[in-house]
Amino acid sequence: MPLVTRDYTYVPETLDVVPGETVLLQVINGGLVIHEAVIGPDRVQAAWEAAEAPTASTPPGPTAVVSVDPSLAGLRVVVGSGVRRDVLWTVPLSAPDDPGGWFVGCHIPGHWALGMVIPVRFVTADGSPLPTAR
Ligand SMILES: [Cu+2]
Repeated sequence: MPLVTRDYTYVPETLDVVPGETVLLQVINGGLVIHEAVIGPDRVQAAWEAAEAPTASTPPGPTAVVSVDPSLAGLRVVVGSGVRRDVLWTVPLSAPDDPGGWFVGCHIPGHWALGMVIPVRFVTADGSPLPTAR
């Protein structure tokens, strides 16, 4: 399943996934700057936003190594401009139970503030929306 990052959004506008299913996520950076796809609920997005904020003032060069508590890591795929990274990911069965829903977000400093976030939509195998906790 392709997920394209742009400056500063994602294509498609929602990521439809089936809980429990293992998907081959193809993250393609069609933008001019580095981006990432962090997939998880609010607490995961907040953890990466906080972890990456201090890297805003680092000089150009390799991306600074950042980390968060493993329980808040979610799935994070960092892709340089023009790069494609393929990741096998099993969507947690419990994901639709998270109040507030799940998102795909970019926490390269400034990108979240520019609106680089889309919702994850949980669906059945035939594409019907699943009930969520929200
Ligand atoms: Cu970005």
